[in-house]
Amino acid sequence: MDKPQVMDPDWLVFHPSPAKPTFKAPAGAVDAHCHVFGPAPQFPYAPERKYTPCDAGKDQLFALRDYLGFERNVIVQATCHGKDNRALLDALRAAGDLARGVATVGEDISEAELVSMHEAGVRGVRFNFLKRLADFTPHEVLRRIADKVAPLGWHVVVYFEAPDLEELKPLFTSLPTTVVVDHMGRPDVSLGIDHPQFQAFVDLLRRHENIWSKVSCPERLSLQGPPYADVVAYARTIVETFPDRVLWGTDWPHPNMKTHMPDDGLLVDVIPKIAPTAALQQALLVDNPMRLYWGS
Ligand code: 0GY
Repeated sequence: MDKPQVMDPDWLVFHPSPAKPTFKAPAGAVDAHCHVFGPAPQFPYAPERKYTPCDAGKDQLFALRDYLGFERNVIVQATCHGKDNRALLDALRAAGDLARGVATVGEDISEAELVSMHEAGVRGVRFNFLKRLADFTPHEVLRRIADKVAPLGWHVVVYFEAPDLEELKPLFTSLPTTVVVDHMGRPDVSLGIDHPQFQAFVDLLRRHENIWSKVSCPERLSLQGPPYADVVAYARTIVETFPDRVLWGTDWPHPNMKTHMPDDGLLVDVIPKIAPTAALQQALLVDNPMRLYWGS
């Protein structure tokens, strides 16, 4: 029997009334990293999950999108739903052209299932390397999954922590697709941008033009807390060095935050600090995600 579908006792629920951002996103802006959780009675959490979140459904996500001044979402399958993508697909179908998705699949996924997901708006698969979130999958299995989705023009999203980059690099650089790294590869921001750890990530992007980065989640990386000043130099470096390979997202509803729950409005107000010109903001929020997810 699965454990009850009741949120973990230490779970922090998303902000109930975020501030209205001061920063006005350009027309057509995309929140390119967010999730839907459940609702559990309709879309139960996976038995193999490592956490049970609060429900955070598509209607709440779409309301937040509008409130923050964004037009589109890229919804990323969260590990609490495992390989059961029903909540994601339901949200994508409801959003129509206003959302695209990143799914989690096994190597047993059929061509017909992939085509059906593509029709719903899925454009990528996610590989998660954080031990606290997902069980280990052999790299040859992941490579076979990438080979399977490549003909659809999909990409691979990878989530890992900076100390693991060295070990994972051979896999990432052998994938036949575009590879999108979540949250800048989670640098340790106490080390400084000149530290070999962050420079190894910059070097990865410099050497491999198919590798992109999300400059998201200052709230996860920051040691100082809001307004996340200690993360700005990292994200700004990536945005300014690789302006046509960066994406931004809220990460709503912010799974597994332990220190605090971010105010989504304040997260939006970090954008002009990491992308200080209108041209960089247009690339980050509109042109790049539209190219990768909407093919335009
Ligand atoms: C994120 C970060 C986290 C969780 C997940 O799929 C997930 O469960 O990605 C995390 O706990 O760091 O990007 O949402």
